[in-house]
Amino acid sequence: MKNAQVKATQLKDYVAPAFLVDHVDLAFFLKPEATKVHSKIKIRQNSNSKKPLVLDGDELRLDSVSIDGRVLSTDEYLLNEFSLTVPDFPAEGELEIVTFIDPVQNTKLEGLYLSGGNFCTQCEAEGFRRITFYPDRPDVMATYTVTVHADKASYPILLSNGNLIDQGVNEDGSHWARWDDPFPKPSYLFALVAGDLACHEDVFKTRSGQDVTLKIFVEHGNEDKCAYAMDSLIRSMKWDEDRFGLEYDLDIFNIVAVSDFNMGAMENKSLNIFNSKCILASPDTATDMEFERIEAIVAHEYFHNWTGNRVTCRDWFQLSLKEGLTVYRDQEFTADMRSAPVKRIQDVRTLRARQFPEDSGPLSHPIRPESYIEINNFYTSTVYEKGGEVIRMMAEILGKEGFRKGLDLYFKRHDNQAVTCDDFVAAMEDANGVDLNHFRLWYSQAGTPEVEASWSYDAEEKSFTLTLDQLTAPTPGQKTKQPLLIPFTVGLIGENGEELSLKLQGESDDGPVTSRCTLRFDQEHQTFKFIDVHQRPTPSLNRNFSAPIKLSTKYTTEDLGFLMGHDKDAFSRWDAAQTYASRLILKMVQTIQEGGSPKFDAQYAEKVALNIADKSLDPAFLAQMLTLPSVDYVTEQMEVADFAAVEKARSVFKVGIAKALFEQFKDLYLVANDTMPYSPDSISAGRRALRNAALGYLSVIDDPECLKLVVAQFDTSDNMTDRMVALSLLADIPGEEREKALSEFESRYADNTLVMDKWFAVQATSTIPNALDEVKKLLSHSAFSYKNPNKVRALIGAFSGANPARFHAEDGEGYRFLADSIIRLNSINPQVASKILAPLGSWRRMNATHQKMMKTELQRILDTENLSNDVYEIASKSLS
Ligand code: B3K
Ligand code: ZN
Repeated sequence: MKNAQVKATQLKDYVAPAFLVDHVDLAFFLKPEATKVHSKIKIRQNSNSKKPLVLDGDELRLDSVSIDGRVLSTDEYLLNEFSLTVPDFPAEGELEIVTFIDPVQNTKLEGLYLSGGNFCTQCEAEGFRRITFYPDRPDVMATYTVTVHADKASYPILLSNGNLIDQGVNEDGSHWARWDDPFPKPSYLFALVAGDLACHEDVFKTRSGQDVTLKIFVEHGNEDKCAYAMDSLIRSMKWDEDRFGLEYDLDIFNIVAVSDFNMGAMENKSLNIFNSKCILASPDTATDMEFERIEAIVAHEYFHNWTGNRVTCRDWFQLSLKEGLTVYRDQEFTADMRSAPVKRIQDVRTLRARQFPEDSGPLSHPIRPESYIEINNFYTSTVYEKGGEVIRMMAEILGKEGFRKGLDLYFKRHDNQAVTCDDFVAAMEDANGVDLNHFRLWYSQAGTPEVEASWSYDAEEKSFTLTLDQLTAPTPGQKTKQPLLIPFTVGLIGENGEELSLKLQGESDDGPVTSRCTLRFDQEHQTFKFIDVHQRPTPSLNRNFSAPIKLSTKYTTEDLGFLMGHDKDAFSRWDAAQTYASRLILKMVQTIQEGGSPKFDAQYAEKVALNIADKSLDPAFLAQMLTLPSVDYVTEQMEVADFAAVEKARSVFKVGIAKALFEQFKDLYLVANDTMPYSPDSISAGRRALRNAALGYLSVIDDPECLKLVVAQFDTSDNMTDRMVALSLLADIPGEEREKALSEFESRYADNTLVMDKWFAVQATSTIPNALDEVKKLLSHSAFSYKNPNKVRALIGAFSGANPARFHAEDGEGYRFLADSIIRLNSINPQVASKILAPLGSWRRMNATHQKMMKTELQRILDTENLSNDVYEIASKSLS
């Protein structure tokens, strides 16, 4: 059992660095097993406090330390497992350190490591200390010059941040390249790549006329899969100029795609490193959703150049300063490139699926956490997605122009600085002359506010009164909660679906008449009265999901059906359908639990039919309307989770709709059948999504003709989107067709490692009863490797995170399997291990038998020898 003295870092203990670094000069002599790193850093005292100089280090072999050219004897410094201390460092001086590292042994994929034989780095959050001794914290910003030496034949491409300023050949035939980054940066943005890579090149002219060379480097053979990422990059650069006036600031922007990467991508200054999954795409290998994701991630990393790199975080507690803001920016970009309502729906779906459970579980934390054991555990949905929602709420409160003014002031004040979330809010306040003090609570208070809305209409007075109550449940470490400032957007809908104009009692008459307004809801209990309401309206609430809350209402099913057919706010219209469907599914769950057989309520199908008949609807939106709430989302609403019953009820519900609207789905599928060649644009993707949603319904009807349609789509489609949809539908239908499709797919894509990940995932998420046995068999498939994070996520992560009914199987095998996997991964790659642990932490929501089994597995993980901080932190918090 890991000793309990693991130290947590606390926000309240923050102190400014004792020493600052002005310039870093690094020389790398790259060898797979013993890379020499020669570092010269110009250091000066930050104040005359006379503190020792402490440098971070991890798994480094120290060769020598010198100050201003004088080699130190071993008694002049102190070396321990994670630091190098120089007690008497002068007020100013050059520190020279030589270390050796072993990139081959680096399976943690943090620091300098090898992927596909090429050298690459990942330094955020604390990976730089695995390269050389350094004050590895984001508030130490310096300019860097980096010289990379390597064998020319094996590593013809040598890259680092900034501009290439010189290159040459050494006497031993190796070659070198020198890069210089003129912008001061924290060490986490350092990057280096050396390898044999192919390049896809383009150019972008900034609006001030500067040409920027754009290069995407990939493993040979993948050159033909870079065009979409490049196009996304160019559109992002243009968009950031148009929307926020932000231009790129160097003459070169490089992206490198690697196969072994702990997350999606990394925004290193001018040298973004990507998981190849988030760059490579062709119609034959990537789905529409993957094209969209590539576009969003390329944009996200590019946007970090300003929000993250030019202005960075003072400390890691401020992570949401750059991540929440950049998520908001990439969401807005996608909304502009594609359908804004559909993007909003997708984002809320993700928020509800990942962030809400996190916020109500044992790992709940505010978007600005107060303590951590391992910072890598805090790259969470809360910091990212809820962080993005908090920025969005500020934009909603200040308006588009007000938000832009605030952002301009933020850059003006803080360019080249490492700052805090508070600095960001202060810039918003000062630029707009408003007080956001109450709003700041969103940064420090964890948990999802639960809002209850009730209303009444006074026909005589012609008034409509809306009453809102908010409550945030206690979360670990935060027993009492305060009411938050919630921007709550509403509309009132007349009986024919028209938007009624809104007039709040007590508000002056001279404002513009609007049909939607954002209420300032900042107390526990609050009442808003609308006057001159000439008919009984149906309220449309939290429109466009104006705040990240859980809303409960006294809507009748008639109200929900009405909103499903009439709400002009696309998000709320979709949400009404989700609420309606969830309610009905939950009712069926109750019947199942009582031993009865659930009955399908045909009224819902009628409302769906109205939507299908409405030709004014965008196909991409209609596809969303047809997508039922997930098993997870419905189960979230139960006191005691019963995934099996929810899966069963949802499936009966789906079959019910499919049968009731059989003709409509057939029409949608056949009439919309596209004969145009594949294009990944959002209109075509929307059409495909709709057609595939229809096929999804047809596939659940036990009818050989329908099965034939699915098989035919699998056999004949010219693109991965349609092929993959067909494969995942077949994967849920036991039988010959299933086996044939899986094996054909496997032989067709055996050489494409990214596509094989989809093949793993489709089996891991299949609803067939023996899915876990199949997953276990696949662990020995030649394409699977515990060392590759994509593979682990595709097989183990997908099973435990996206196949709830199988993961929570009665016999507890799902839990044992996940714990075994985590224990194994702990010693290979702790970050990946801890990332897939969360599902075991949901035991409080289960019945007593499951609780016991889950806790046993968590304890078994905690009893593992040499448990990493990453896994220890998540497992111990999950159990407590
Ligand atoms: N900033 C990186 C994530 C780093 C994760 C470190 N464990 C990618 C991004 O958010 O853009
Ligand atoms: Zn980011």
